[in-house]
Amino acid sequence: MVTVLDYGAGNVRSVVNAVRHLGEEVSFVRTPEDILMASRLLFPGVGAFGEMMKVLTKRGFVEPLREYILAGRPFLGICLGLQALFDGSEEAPGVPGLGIFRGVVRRFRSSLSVPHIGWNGLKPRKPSRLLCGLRGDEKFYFVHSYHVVPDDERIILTTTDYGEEFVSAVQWEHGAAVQFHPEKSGAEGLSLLKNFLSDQSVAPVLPPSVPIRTRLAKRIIACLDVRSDDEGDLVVTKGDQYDVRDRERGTVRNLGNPVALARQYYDEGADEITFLNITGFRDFPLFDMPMLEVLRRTSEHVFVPLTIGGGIRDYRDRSGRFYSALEVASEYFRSGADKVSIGSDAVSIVEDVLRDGPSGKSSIETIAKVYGSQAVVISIDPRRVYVADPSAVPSAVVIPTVLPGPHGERYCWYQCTVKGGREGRPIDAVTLAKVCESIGAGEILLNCIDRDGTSLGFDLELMRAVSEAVSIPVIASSGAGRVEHFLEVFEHTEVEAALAAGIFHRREVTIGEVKAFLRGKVEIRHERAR
Ligand code: 1PR
Repeated sequence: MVTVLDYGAGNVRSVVNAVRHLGEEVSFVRTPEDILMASRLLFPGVGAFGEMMKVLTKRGFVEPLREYILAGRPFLGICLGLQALFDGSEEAPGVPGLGIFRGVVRRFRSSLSVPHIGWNGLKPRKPSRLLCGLRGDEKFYFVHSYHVVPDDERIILTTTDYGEEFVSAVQWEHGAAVQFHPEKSGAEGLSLLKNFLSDQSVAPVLPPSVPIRTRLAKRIIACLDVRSDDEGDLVVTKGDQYDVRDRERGTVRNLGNPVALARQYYDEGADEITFLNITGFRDFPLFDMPMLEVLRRTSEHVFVPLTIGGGIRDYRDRSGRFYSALEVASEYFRSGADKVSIGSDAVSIVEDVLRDGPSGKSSIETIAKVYGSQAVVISIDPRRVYVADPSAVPSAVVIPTVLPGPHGERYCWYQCTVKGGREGRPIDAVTLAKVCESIGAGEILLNCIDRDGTSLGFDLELMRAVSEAVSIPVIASSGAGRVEHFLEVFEHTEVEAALAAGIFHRREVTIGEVKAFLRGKVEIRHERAR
């Protein structure tokens, strides 16, 4: 039996699913006494440091946690469950941590994108039974903007490189805490978790090879656009330039079952899975329970990050009851999502911010405050608009293009749309991304309506313009048709991930083939065969 400390701020479902997948029973901490009664305690910290400490204090968990950990009893902290052990964090100045170890939690001072999102390696400093069975070159999933800086170097178990060398795991007696997410790190993460759950008397080991330097991998993401088909079943569909109806039959294209396809892509080595509920702008997702069920069932078997988008906004139902975007997002997190993606609402928010300044009340701000910036992805659906003269649209970021327009225009801008591309708005993609970053978004999913479903390759000019304008990670999306397109977008732009849908669904190219092609050319994650 493993006791999980869930303080209600995010996706503990995936940790619980991973533990159950490994054949262990789970109980939850309900009262402060449950902490002291635990035989093994798992603390998956999610969200933001200040909120976490507030809840731990309010529920009377601080003292029992200190007592349990200081007694050297079996403990595994994950992410904020590591950061909580220190004196305090730059994320919440003045808010004390658990103070088990002297030291602080500092924001990355790197010129690289922050948050540090994605798959990176470990450099063990000392033997540990947590590392049993690892080769040493595995990558684990990280998502954080802050890292711990312990005063006492003896507790450091591993470090990782990201602009600077930071502490990615600490260990003491029967306790350990890791900055990465083993429950989201595929087969390797599960094996590390299994080592924690297994016999405490196993001898500590060092993996056979220890990397000199670790590198963040470029991510390959499989995207599943989901909606009801004409029979009312939830299916994975795929559009051409956002038109998901079959040209001849007029029916919604059905490319498969969302849960089965997500599992297949996980097995094939996808680094992340994204579900987009593409009719979310008109159907309220909390009534759309099948989507939540898709997420719940997927997270039982898929141990890489899951993003869900569609319909994340404030909503009032027919009876007049108000649901905040935060409530909608919370339901998605509880059902197994690690990140939520906001599309149409982000455009309205940016229009408001440009007019009146930040309100602090938007979906982006409220969700980032509770769950952390890394949990908030902005999905942009832009369309290219050609102009002959860059001064023609003074309010937009206009860029020169090597692909002239129908009348020989040499400039273009990227107009944001809402409601699945149905409505254009007077705001450009670069400005949208920058404003969203400034109010707390953690990542940009950059689609391109012109390229969607065309297999012509990513729109490199769009990807470059946005990825150079923001410091948060950008995911390139729309247009992948061949393995070479992935190399091209990684070599010619600053994007950190590439997402594709059609080529994977139609089995024209598999994720394994993309990774095999990129091997040796681009840093990527290679999972050991399962
Ligand atoms: O506006 O917050 O409710 O979110 C709706 C979400 O649904 C947005 O993220 C929006 O991008 C998405 N969406 C809405 N309508 C469609 C549609 O296709 N009719 N899908 C749609 C957008 C875009 C991609 C696609 C890539 C890769 N899908 O993510 O998967 O373009 O495709 P490819 O590799 O086949 O070229 P809200």
